[in-house]
Amino acid sequence: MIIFQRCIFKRVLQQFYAGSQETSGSLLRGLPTLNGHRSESNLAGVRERTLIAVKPDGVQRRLVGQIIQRFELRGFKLVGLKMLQVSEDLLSRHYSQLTGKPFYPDLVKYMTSGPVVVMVWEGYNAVQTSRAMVGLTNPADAQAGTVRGDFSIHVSRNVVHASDSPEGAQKEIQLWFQGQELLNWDCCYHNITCEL
Ligand code: DAT
Ligand code: MG
Repeated sequence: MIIFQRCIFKRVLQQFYAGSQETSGSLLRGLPTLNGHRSESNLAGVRERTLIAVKPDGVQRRLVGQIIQRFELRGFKLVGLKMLQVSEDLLSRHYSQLTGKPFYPDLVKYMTSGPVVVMVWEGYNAVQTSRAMVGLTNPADAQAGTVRGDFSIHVSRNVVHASDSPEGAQKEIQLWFQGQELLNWDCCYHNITCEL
Protein backbone atom coordinates (compact mmCIF):
# COMPACT_ATOMS: atom_id res chain seq x y z
CA MET A 1 0.00 0.00 0.00
CA ILE A 2 2.80 2.38 0.95
CA ILE A 3 4.68 1.51 -2.26
CA PHE A 4 1.51 2.10 -4.26
CA GLN A 5 1.01 5.51 -2.61
CA ARG A 6 4.62 6.45 -3.32
CA CYS A 7 4.12 5.44 -6.94
CA ILE A 8 1.02 7.65 -7.24
CA PHE A 9 2.82 10.51 -5.52
CA LYS A 10 5.74 10.15 -7.91
CA ARG A 11 3.40 10.26 -10.90
CA VAL A 12 1.72 13.39 -9.60
CA LEU A 13 5.13 15.02 -9.26
CA GLN A 14 6.11 13.88 -12.76
CA GLN A 15 2.95 15.30 -14.26
CA PHE A 16 3.49 18.55 -12.40
CA TYR A 17 6.98 18.92 -13.84
CA ALA A 18 6.10 17.51 -17.27
CA GLY A 19 3.33 20.06 -17.79
CA SER A 20 0.49 18.86 -19.95
CA GLN A 21 2.45 16.30 -21.99
CA GLU A 22 0.68 13.33 -20.53
CA THR A 23 1.47 10.36 -22.70
CA SER A 24 2.02 6.84 -21.53
CA GLY A 25 5.56 7.09 -22.87
CA SER A 26 6.38 10.09 -20.72
CA LEU A 27 4.93 8.40 -17.66
CA LEU A 28 6.89 5.24 -18.30
CA ARG A 29 10.10 7.14 -18.94
CA GLY A 30 9.65 8.81 -15.58
CA LEU A 31 9.38 5.54 -13.73
CA PRO A 32 12.46 3.94 -12.27
CA THR A 33 14.51 1.53 -14.36
CA LEU A 34 15.54 -1.85 -13.04
CA ASN A 35 19.33 -1.73 -12.90
CA GLY A 36 19.19 0.76 -15.76
CA HIS A 37 18.31 -1.99 -18.25
CA ARG A 38 15.39 -0.38 -20.03
CA SER A 39 15.81 0.46 -23.73
CA GLU A 40 13.43 1.32 -26.57
CA SER A 41 13.84 -2.16 -28.10
CA ASN A 42 13.05 -3.77 -24.77
CA LEU A 43 9.96 -1.61 -24.57
CA ALA A 44 8.82 -2.67 -28.05
CA GLY A 45 9.19 -6.33 -27.04
CA VAL A 46 7.22 -6.02 -23.84
CA ARG A 47 4.54 -4.02 -25.61
CA GLU A 48 3.67 -6.70 -28.14
CA ARG A 49 -0.08 -6.88 -28.60
CA THR A 50 -2.42 -9.62 -29.69
CA LEU A 51 -6.11 -9.95 -30.42
CA ILE A 52 -8.08 -12.47 -28.42
CA ALA A 53 -11.78 -13.06 -28.97
CA VAL A 54 -14.22 -15.15 -27.01
CA LYS A 55 -16.41 -16.66 -29.71
CA PRO A 56 -20.22 -16.95 -29.44
CA ASP A 57 -20.08 -20.40 -27.83
CA GLY A 58 -17.71 -19.07 -25.17
CA VAL A 59 -20.01 -16.14 -24.42
CA GLN A 60 -23.11 -18.37 -24.32
CA ARG A 61 -21.36 -20.76 -21.97
CA ARG A 62 -20.35 -17.91 -19.60
CA LEU A 63 -16.64 -18.51 -20.13
CA VAL A 64 -15.67 -14.86 -20.65
CA GLY A 65 -14.54 -14.31 -17.07
CA GLN A 66 -12.42 -17.44 -16.92
CA ILE A 67 -10.71 -16.63 -20.21
CA ILE A 68 -9.95 -13.07 -19.14
CA GLN A 69 -8.64 -14.38 -15.85
CA ARG A 70 -6.16 -16.68 -17.57
CA PHE A 71 -4.59 -13.78 -19.44
CA GLU A 72 -4.54 -11.56 -16.35
CA LEU A 73 -3.00 -14.26 -14.20
CA ARG A 74 -0.37 -15.01 -16.82
CA GLY A 75 0.76 -11.39 -16.53
CA PHE A 76 -0.62 -9.75 -19.66
CA LYS A 77 -2.18 -6.32 -19.59
CA LEU A 78 -5.65 -5.64 -20.99
CA VAL A 79 -5.57 -2.60 -23.28
CA GLY A 80 -8.86 -3.02 -25.16
CA LEU A 81 -12.16 -4.82 -24.60
CA LYS A 82 -15.60 -4.79 -26.15
CA MET A 83 -18.62 -6.95 -26.86
CA LEU A 84 -20.20 -6.91 -30.28
CA GLN A 85 -22.34 -8.75 -32.76
CA VAL A 86 -20.02 -9.46 -35.67
CA SER A 87 -21.12 -8.59 -39.20
CA GLU A 88 -20.48 -10.95 -42.09
CA ASP A 89 -18.38 -8.23 -43.69
CA LEU A 90 -16.06 -7.89 -40.71
CA LEU A 91 -15.82 -11.65 -40.44
CA SER A 92 -14.91 -12.09 -44.09
CA ARG A 93 -12.07 -9.60 -43.64
CA HIS A 94 -10.97 -11.29 -40.42
CA TYR A 95 -11.01 -14.75 -42.01
CA SER A 96 -10.01 -13.61 -45.53
CA GLN A 97 -7.71 -16.62 -45.97
CA LEU A 98 -10.52 -19.05 -45.16
CA THR A 99 -13.37 -17.79 -47.36
CA GLY A 100 -12.78 -20.54 -49.93
CA LYS A 101 -12.77 -23.38 -47.39
CA PRO A 102 -15.70 -25.84 -47.38
CA PHE A 103 -16.39 -25.08 -43.71
CA TYR A 104 -16.50 -21.29 -44.23
CA PRO A 105 -20.34 -20.97 -44.51
CA ASP A 106 -20.75 -22.85 -41.22
CA LEU A 107 -18.00 -20.75 -39.66
CA VAL A 108 -19.91 -17.59 -40.61
CA LYS A 109 -23.14 -19.00 -39.17
CA TYR A 110 -21.38 -19.88 -35.92
CA MET A 111 -19.44 -16.64 -35.55
CA THR A 112 -22.52 -14.49 -36.23
CA SER A 113 -24.84 -16.59 -34.03
CA GLY A 114 -24.38 -14.32 -31.00
CA PRO A 115 -22.13 -11.72 -29.45
CA VAL A 116 -18.38 -12.08 -29.20
CA VAL A 117 -16.08 -10.45 -26.68
CA VAL A 118 -12.96 -9.15 -28.34
CA MET A 119 -9.91 -7.88 -26.53
CA VAL A 120 -6.34 -6.75 -26.96
CA TRP A 121 -3.72 -8.04 -24.55
CA GLU A 122 -0.24 -6.59 -24.25
CA GLY A 123 3.02 -7.96 -22.91
CA TYR A 124 6.24 -9.75 -23.69
CA ASN A 125 5.84 -12.29 -26.52
CA ALA A 126 2.07 -11.82 -26.32
CA VAL A 127 1.24 -13.47 -29.65
CA GLN A 128 3.18 -16.68 -29.24
CA THR A 129 2.38 -17.13 -25.57
CA SER A 130 -1.32 -16.54 -26.21
CA ARG A 131 -1.38 -19.16 -28.95
CA ALA A 132 0.16 -21.63 -26.53
CA MET A 133 -2.42 -20.71 -23.88
CA VAL A 134 -5.29 -21.09 -26.34
CA GLY A 135 -4.14 -24.44 -27.73
CA LEU A 136 -4.40 -26.13 -31.11
CA THR A 137 -7.19 -25.25 -33.52
CA ASN A 138 -8.86 -28.64 -33.17
CA PRO A 139 -9.78 -29.14 -29.50
CA ALA A 140 -9.39 -32.89 -29.98
CA ASP A 141 -5.65 -32.21 -30.37
CA ALA A 142 -5.41 -29.38 -27.83
CA GLN A 143 -3.55 -30.11 -24.62
CA ALA A 144 -5.30 -30.04 -21.28
CA GLY A 145 -4.45 -26.78 -19.57
CA THR A 146 -5.09 -24.76 -22.72
CA VAL A 147 -8.35 -22.88 -23.18
CA ARG A 148 -9.46 -25.10 -26.04
CA GLY A 149 -8.13 -28.22 -24.34
CA ASP A 150 -10.11 -27.45 -21.19
CA PHE A 151 -13.34 -26.01 -22.57
CA SER A 152 -14.05 -27.52 -25.97
CA ILE A 153 -14.27 -30.78 -27.88
CA HIS A 154 -14.89 -29.95 -31.56
CA VAL A 155 -13.16 -27.72 -34.12
CA SER A 156 -16.45 -26.07 -35.08
CA ARG A 157 -16.92 -24.73 -31.53
CA ASN A 158 -13.47 -23.93 -30.23
CA VAL A 159 -14.43 -21.08 -27.89
CA VAL A 160 -11.68 -18.58 -28.57
CA HIS A 161 -9.64 -16.82 -31.25
CA ALA A 162 -6.00 -15.74 -30.93
CA SER A 163 -3.84 -13.97 -33.52
CA ASP A 164 -1.22 -16.26 -35.00
CA SER A 165 1.64 -13.84 -35.75
CA PRO A 166 2.70 -10.31 -34.76
CA GLU A 167 1.85 -9.07 -38.28
CA GLY A 168 -1.52 -10.82 -38.19
CA ALA A 169 -2.17 -9.38 -34.75
CA GLN A 170 -1.52 -5.85 -35.96
CA LYS A 171 -3.93 -6.28 -38.86
CA GLU A 172 -6.60 -7.85 -36.69
CA ILE A 173 -6.32 -5.19 -34.00
CA GLN A 174 -6.76 -2.47 -36.64
CA LEU A 175 -9.71 -4.34 -38.09
CA TRP A 176 -11.57 -4.80 -34.80
CA PHE A 177 -10.63 -1.64 -32.88
CA GLN A 178 -10.51 2.09 -33.53
CA GLY A 179 -7.30 3.67 -32.26
CA GLN A 180 -9.04 5.53 -29.44
CA GLU A 181 -10.58 2.31 -28.12
CA LEU A 182 -7.16 1.07 -27.04
CA LEU A 183 -5.64 2.45 -23.88
CA ASN A 184 -1.94 2.97 -23.31
CA TRP A 185 -1.64 2.68 -19.58
CA ASP A 186 1.30 1.98 -17.37
CA CYS A 187 1.24 -0.35 -14.45
CA CYS A 188 2.74 0.98 -11.25
CA TYR A 189 4.69 -2.23 -11.14
CA HIS A 190 5.64 -2.08 -14.81
CA ASN A 191 8.65 -4.33 -14.30
CA ILE A 192 6.86 -6.92 -12.20
CA THR A 193 6.20 -9.32 -15.12
CA CYS A 194 9.44 -8.83 -17.05
CA GLU A 195 12.74 -7.04 -16.84
CA LEU A 196 12.99 -3.75 -18.72
P1 DAT B 1 -7.07 -20.83 -35.45
O1 DAT B 1 -8.39 -20.34 -34.94
O2 DAT B 1 -6.46 -21.83 -34.52
O3 DAT B 1 -6.12 -19.73 -35.83
P2 DAT B 1 -7.59 -21.19 -38.28
O4 DAT B 1 -7.20 -19.77 -38.44
O5 DAT B 1 -6.94 -22.20 -39.16
O6 DAT B 1 -7.37 -21.68 -36.79
O7 DAT B 1 -9.16 -21.34 -38.48
C1 DAT B 1 -10.04 -20.36 -37.98
C2 DAT B 1 -11.24 -21.05 -37.40
O8 DAT B 1 -11.94 -21.76 -38.40
C3 DAT B 1 -10.92 -22.10 -36.34
O9 DAT B 1 -10.69 -21.54 -35.07
C4 DAT B 1 -12.13 -22.96 -36.38
C5 DAT B 1 -12.53 -22.93 -37.84
N1 DAT B 1 -11.98 -24.09 -38.53
C6 DAT B 1 -10.72 -24.33 -38.93
N2 DAT B 1 -10.58 -25.52 -39.51
C7 DAT B 1 -11.82 -26.09 -39.50
C8 DAT B 1 -12.36 -27.32 -39.95
N3 DAT B 1 -11.61 -28.24 -40.56
N4 DAT B 1 -13.68 -27.54 -39.76
C9 DAT B 1 -14.46 -26.64 -39.17
N5 DAT B 1 -14.02 -25.43 -38.72
C10 DAT B 1 -12.72 -25.16 -38.88
MG1 MG C 1 -6.17 -18.32 -37.35
